[in-house]
Amino acid sequence: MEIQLTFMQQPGQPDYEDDGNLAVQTGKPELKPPPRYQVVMLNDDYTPMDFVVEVLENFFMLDRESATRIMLRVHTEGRAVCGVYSRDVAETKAAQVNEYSRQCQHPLMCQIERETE
Ligand code: TYC
Repeated sequence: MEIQLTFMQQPGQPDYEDDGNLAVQTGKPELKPPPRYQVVMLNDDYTPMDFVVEVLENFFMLDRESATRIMLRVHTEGRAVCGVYSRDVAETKAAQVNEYSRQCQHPLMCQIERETE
């Protein structure tokens, strides 16, 4: 049996690997970053503003000022982005907010949206 060392060049050996007569084509590497997802909060007519601010502080790690600003944007514009995450994290946060709100008997809802590249 013959073992060929391709990682330590021998003197007088060609400086390429045998491709076995296959056509070898170099393609550009597929290294797109994974898509990001927005957690979007939706307005409704019933959830108390204080509750929305508390949710934004606790689930999205926002300070009182930022949480109040986002709550007011949802209230006046109908929706606002609370944060942008990987798909897993965005799905989990939206589900946690929706479940917590349901337990507290408020209709507050979040949904996730894939960011446009
Ligand atoms: N519109 C609600 C109210 O007037 C407040 C509210 C804000 C509800 C943001 C939901 O995502 C929301 N009490």
